[in-house]
Amino acid sequence: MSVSTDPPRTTPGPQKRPQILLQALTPFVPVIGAALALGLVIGLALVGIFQPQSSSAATAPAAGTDAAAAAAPGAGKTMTFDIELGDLYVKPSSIEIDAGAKVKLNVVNKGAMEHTLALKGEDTPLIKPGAATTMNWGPINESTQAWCTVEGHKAAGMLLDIKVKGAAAADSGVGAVTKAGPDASNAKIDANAAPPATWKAMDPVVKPADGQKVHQVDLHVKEKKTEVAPGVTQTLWTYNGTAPGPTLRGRVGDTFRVKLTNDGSMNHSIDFHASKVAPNVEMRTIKPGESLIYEFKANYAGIFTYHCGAAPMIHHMGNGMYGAVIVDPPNLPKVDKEIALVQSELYLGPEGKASDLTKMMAGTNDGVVFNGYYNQYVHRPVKVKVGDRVRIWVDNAAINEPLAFHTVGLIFDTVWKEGEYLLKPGSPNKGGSQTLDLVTTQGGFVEFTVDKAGTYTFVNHIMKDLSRGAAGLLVAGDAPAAAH
Ligand SMILES: [Cu+2]
Repeated sequence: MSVSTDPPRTTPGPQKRPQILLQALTPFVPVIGAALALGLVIGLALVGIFQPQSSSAATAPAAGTDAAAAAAPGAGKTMTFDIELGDLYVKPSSIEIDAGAKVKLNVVNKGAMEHTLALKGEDTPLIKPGAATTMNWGPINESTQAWCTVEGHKAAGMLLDIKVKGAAAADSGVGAVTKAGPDASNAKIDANAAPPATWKAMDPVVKPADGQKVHQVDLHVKEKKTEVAPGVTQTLWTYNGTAPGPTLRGRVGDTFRVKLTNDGSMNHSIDFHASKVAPNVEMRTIKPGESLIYEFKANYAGIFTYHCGAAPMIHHMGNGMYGAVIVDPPNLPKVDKEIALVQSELYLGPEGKASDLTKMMAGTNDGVVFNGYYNQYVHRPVKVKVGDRVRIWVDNAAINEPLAFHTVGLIFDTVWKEGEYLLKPGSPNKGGSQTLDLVTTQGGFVEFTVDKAGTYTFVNHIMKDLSRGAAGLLVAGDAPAAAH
């Protein structure tokens, strides 16, 4: 079992996009323009959705009345509030207190995940789902904030404003604390930029199954700064340092014995769609420093997604914790070139930080990509020979976006989707296939022969996705001028 290792991808300094991209996308230019315009309109329309929902500040707290006369109106007073935490909200989201008052909170966690409410982000114990606790703060003299310190939860909106009556709001002294919503500090993709000459694409070629009956696989969870588009890096959570993680391969009947080790700083897990196991056992969440063995027999053929299931799963999967397992069907024919493409999306957080959970929940991605990088194989085309028979394995590991896999200028004579051939060569009806459709976590493969020298663009033919990074080039014969 070969486990590919991480190509170095963090090289700064975007250059101008190669001309080849423009040529390759030429058939799509009018549509791309329309898609961009439409995207702008939709984007503007969505702005309203992101306005913080200011649930009304709780009023008339039950105030303790051991107040003594003092300069601050709240001095000696304890003000009590009931606070509900849920999956990615705090209710109410704002409270108002008298300056100098102590604050007592009765906090209940009604969500399905662990949460907490930490004044100024200070170390505070997590509250289990369904549990309640009491918190005592203060005296508090100036407006401040508290939030859930679980990764990504604050950005997703788990923030409590504590306002002192008559004082300036949110002068919390805790830096750039903001409400949920599009953050101007989030990284942006320059669709016209290209990676520097030293940048290496992820090798899409998959080797044949190695013939072993048992595949020992070591997967280490690593939180790693990774370039996802020219000049844009994010701290991804990964299996073995890359997103997607290594593409595993075997045959029907093989056993995969996977050792997962959590070298990260938060809880993680793994869920292989290629397996039938007890989810509460093999897919259990492990803490940093822990490891588990996940063993399964691959009794079914196909290309299957694997991903992290730690809460919130959307954030872990969307921030890099996904990959694919190929289980060959019996008698899979040999081909000249075999590659694997795993689709995912980019939901950019600030440069160098983790991806944005709020955008993931809203489904407003910044890019749709093959093998983790924006227009990866436009920048580094995949080469084939004229006359080659090519098989492309495709897995859609995106959290939200479907995939309409199409290759410009080619027709698939073979299509396998979700466990069965839809089409094989020599179809009595002379059938041909233009596009393989895969919703999230579906997979399959297509085959074709490349009869003429040329540059063929493979795409997600959902046009808004094609125009945002979901394209690559297959170059047959004399390669065009190198990208650099
Ligand atoms: Cu995880």
